[in-house]
Amino acid sequence: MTLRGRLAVAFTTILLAPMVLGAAALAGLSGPGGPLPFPGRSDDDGRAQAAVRAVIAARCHHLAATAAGLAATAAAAGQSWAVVPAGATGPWAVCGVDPGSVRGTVPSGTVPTGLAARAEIRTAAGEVTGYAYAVQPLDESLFAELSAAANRRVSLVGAGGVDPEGGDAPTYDLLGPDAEVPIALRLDPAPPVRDPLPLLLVAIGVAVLASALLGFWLADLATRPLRRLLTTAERASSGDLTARTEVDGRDETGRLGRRLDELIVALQEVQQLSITDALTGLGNRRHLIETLRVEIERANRFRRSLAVLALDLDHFKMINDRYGHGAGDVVLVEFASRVRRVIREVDLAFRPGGEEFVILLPETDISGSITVARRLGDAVRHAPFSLGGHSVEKATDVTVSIGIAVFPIHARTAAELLNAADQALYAAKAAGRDTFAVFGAPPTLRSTATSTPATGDVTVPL
Ligand code: GH3
Ligand code: MG
Ligand code: MG
Repeated sequence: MTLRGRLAVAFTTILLAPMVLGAAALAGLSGPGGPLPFPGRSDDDGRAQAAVRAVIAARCHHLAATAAGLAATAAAAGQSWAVVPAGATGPWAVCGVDPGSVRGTVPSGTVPTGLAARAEIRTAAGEVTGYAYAVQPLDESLFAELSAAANRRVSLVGAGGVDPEGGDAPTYDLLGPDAEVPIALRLDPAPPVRDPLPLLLVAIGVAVLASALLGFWLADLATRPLRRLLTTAERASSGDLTARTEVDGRDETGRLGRRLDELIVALQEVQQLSITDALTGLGNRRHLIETLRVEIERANRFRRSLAVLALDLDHFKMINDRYGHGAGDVVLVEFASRVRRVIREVDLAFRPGGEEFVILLPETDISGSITVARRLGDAVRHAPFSLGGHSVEKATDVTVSIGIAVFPIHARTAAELLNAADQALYAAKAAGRDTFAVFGAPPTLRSTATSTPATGDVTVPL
């Protein structure tokens, strides 16, 4: 597993617990169903009924006190009937009435309009003369109170015990047999307890996904500079020394990136040195072989010609012998610079060794290479070479012999092409030096080399 993968797993693991807990908490607190039910908090019918009974009982208690006060007042006034509120019409469900005493006075199935408490009106002698009633109408405010206490909707069942709303809701006769008119109440079913599992599972799934994504993102962020370092190192080791990390910053990866870039630059310099001739700055033999291979490939692909010129300074040993090796070196450097001045920018010059040079002329045929050979001969010939203070003579005349071979006319591989150019060079030497020869054609004599171009004498292949 990669470092990024390992970090992703680590980050995900670290994030997982808090994320899942957070998600579970959110799942519990949100949603239309309200908070998750905790054990012991779920409503049940018994609790709802008990709550309704408690409210009724409290009301009855209150009504009984009111009725007692009312009865005392009525007795004092000599009245035998009193009701609060005045004008309240029945039938009423009377709290705590002995069923035997009044049952039958109200038709069964009658729907009460109020909850009432009754108190006897007595004379001073204790004789019952009538009844005082305190009535609580069965109005919306009462049912709102009952519903709040029961934690579900409480409503009055219609006449004859028939639930006008139908449905499966159970009804309860809350005053029971004690009431002359029972109050039949309908309690809506308890709100369904939301099954928390699906929401919880979704929340946990989202949390796991979010942790994994966040984990991967963090791992990616943490390893990005490392991957850039690795990519650069891989590119450099596979030969692309233009690769740079471009990682900055003062941290370890920034410092590592800068060191890696420095190493690649140093490697580039070493590589450049390894393919450069230290004396002249031209490419060395290794560079020549590699470049020739690439240029042949390119020429082959685009069906172009490629000329190879092999150059060798004439009687160079004599220069060394007469003026010393240092003077010979100065001549070699001067020769290289004259070559550079003569050739085009796309042409490539090399010093494979000694006083031998090779020039590659891309997209150049025999005729073009003869023109260049002539220009090179002229450039060498036209002025003596400085000896750079290595001799009292200060300068000496130098000449060069040149062999020409052209891809694909004379050869198709690098080795064959170099060999053909060398053979042409030997032919030029054999013809008296200070001249050029095309492979397979008679060399051009020095006298003709400086005269008009003679393409006709060089186009005969072997
Ligand atoms: P030819 O016309 O047949 O080419 O004769 P030549 O003297 O140039 O050829 P030869 O191969 O006999 O001698 C080449 C000389 O080049 C011998 C060697 O001392 C000299 N030489 C090779 N490399 C260097 C170098 O780096 N510096 C100097 N100064 N001389 C070198
Ligand atoms: Mg030589
Ligand atoms: Mg020579």
